[in-house]
Parts: sequence; structure tokens; C-alpha cells
Amino acid sequence: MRGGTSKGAYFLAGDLPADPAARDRLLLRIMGSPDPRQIDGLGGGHPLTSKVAVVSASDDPDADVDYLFLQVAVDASEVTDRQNCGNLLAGVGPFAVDRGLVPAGDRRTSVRIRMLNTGERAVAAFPTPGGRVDLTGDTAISGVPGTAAAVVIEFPQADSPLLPTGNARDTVAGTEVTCVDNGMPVVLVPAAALDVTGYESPGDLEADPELAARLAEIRSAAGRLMGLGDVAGTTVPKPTLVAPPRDGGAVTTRTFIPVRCHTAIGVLGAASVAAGLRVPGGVAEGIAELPDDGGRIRVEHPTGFLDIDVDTESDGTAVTVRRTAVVRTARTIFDGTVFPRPAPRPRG
Ligand code: NQM
Repeated sequence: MRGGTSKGAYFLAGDLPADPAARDRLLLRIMGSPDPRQIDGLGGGHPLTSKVAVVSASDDPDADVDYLFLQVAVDASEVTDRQNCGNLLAGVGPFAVDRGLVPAGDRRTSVRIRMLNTGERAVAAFPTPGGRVDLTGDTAISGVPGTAAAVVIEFPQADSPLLPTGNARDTVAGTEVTCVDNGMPVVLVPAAALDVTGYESPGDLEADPELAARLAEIRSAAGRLMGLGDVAGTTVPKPTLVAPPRDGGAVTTRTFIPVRCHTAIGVLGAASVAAGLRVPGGVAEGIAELPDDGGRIRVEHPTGFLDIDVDTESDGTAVTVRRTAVVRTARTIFDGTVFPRPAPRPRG
């Protein structure tokens, strides 16, 4: 399925090995990793198209289904559950209804989702006319051609603190940043502090080895400060360059996930950016232009924008996020049987 601006393989948990190591080995063979082109598997040769959603009925009375997100590395034998994905999340509700895990309503269906990577919750609502999922519609989102049905995703208040370091600003690797987590650990870095404008294309930014080295240093130091430990080989936190808006939004962003530059921005990444703009004394002050009417924040990115509704409460220093919501679209591209690349034969 395409979920938002990402694409992944969605599985029922019961169809995969229960042992995580065996499951990950199988997923690498299914996606065609490690290989920069993933030529022998389903992956598309980019982290945004090398994703897996594992869905099951939930035993939690407050959730209908459990969703585990797995990022399958493209050119390494790595599968990680250390981050969530708000884009693939858009397909979870429709998949759960299609597979009979959740009964469909007559017109629309809301699915309560427990996100196993973080323990956080989401509720996704989408059309089910006549009791069947119908993902056709006229909602467009930046970074995806054409239109589809809106999948409205609400995130209730998270239990974890918005500022994992306890500070509005930290100096890491000689650079002032704001570390923020509203569903995705993100490090806000003023683009100008890294001698770029923040309006460059992802390709141009990826081709800059000095920038890559600075970002790696910042990420590693910020990861420790955020309590994430040694983040080498993991995909979080995500450094996000921020610059003044150019197209009527609140801010321009370039997000690294964490080496490749995102062609758009992750949903939860954008939720963290949007909340981070509201942190008094944060690095986005003087860069971002916040709307007067509170609520909706338009986060500009390389292929357009992502609107995030974020209700925050501030007592002057601490900011609490009360609610976050976003509109995405999703589409089932194919439903069938995958034939994984055979496992390597043991030697000798
Ligand atoms: O932040 C990419 C994506 C993501 C994650 C990434 C995401 C999110 O665009 O919620 O969706 O940050 O690796 O799918």
C-alpha cells in the first residue's frame, strides 16, 4: 500500500514468524535488502519505499488493532523498530478492515490504533460506503500525484515530554538546536547555522559531504542528550533544517532520515516540527512565522507542504501538546502472495 508519501508491505502479524530475528531475516529477503536497488524484492531502493507495517487485532480494550512499523534498510542487513511511521499509519485502518480485523461502518469507519513502536495511540477515520473500504476520493496531498480518499488521523495527547532534554535550546557539536518529540524524535537545526539556505533540493543537500558530517555529529550528540543512547545505525533522531517560509506556510524544512534527505517530510516528523515551532525560546523563533489563529501549522517541504493541527498549551517555558491531527491519503496497490528471495544456503 501507499500510505501518505511512503510505500510499504502490510502484513497480518500471524502471517510472519513470531520470532523477531526470523521475521527480520524474512523481511530482508522479501524487500530485496541489502542492495541499493532492491532489485530482487518489493523495496523501491529508498528508505521511503522500504517499509513494513505489521498489523494484528489488539488485546488492549482501548484499541482495535496493534501496528508495528519496521524500517527495512536498503543497502544493509538491518531492520529496525526504533522509529514509528505516520505515513504508513494511514493505510493501517483500511488494511485492518479489508482483512476483517475491524467491522466496517455503513459510511465511515474509525479504527483505534495502538502504535507498538512508541506505545502511543491514533484514531484513523476513512470512508467505507456500503460497508466496504473505498479509498477513491478527491483529496490531494503534496508529494503524491492525483487524489484519493482522506484518511483523517487524530493523535491524542502523548504521555512523553515534548522536550526530551528538558531544554528549549541545547548546544550540540557547536550548534544551537531544539530537540523535540511529538511522536518522532527530531532535532531542529537552523539551516543558516550549517551554511545552507534550507531551500536546496534533497539531491543537492545529499551531495554535500561537509553537511553530512556536521549532521552526523549533531545527530549523535543530540541523540545522547535526548536519552536515545548511541544512535549510530538507528534512524532516530531525525535532523530537520528549518528556514523562513517561502510559500505562505509557517516554516520551510529539509529532513534527514537520517542520511538520505526526505523528499517531503514524515507525518510524525512534521508533528514534532510543528510543536517545536511553538516552544518559547526554541531555535525556530525568528525563523518561523506562526499563524495568529493557533491551530493549523503549514510545514513546507521539498515537494509542497504538510498541514498539521496541533493544540499546545504553554506556561511560558514548558509546552504541552493537547492534540495533534493530520489528513493523509492511502491506496491499496496490490494484494497477493510475495515470493521471498531464497535464504542463502549454509556453507560447507
Ligand atoms: O515521521 C520517514 C515517512 C517517514 C516517517 C522517516 C513518518 C513520520 O515519511 O511519521 O512518516 O522519517 O523516516 O514515511
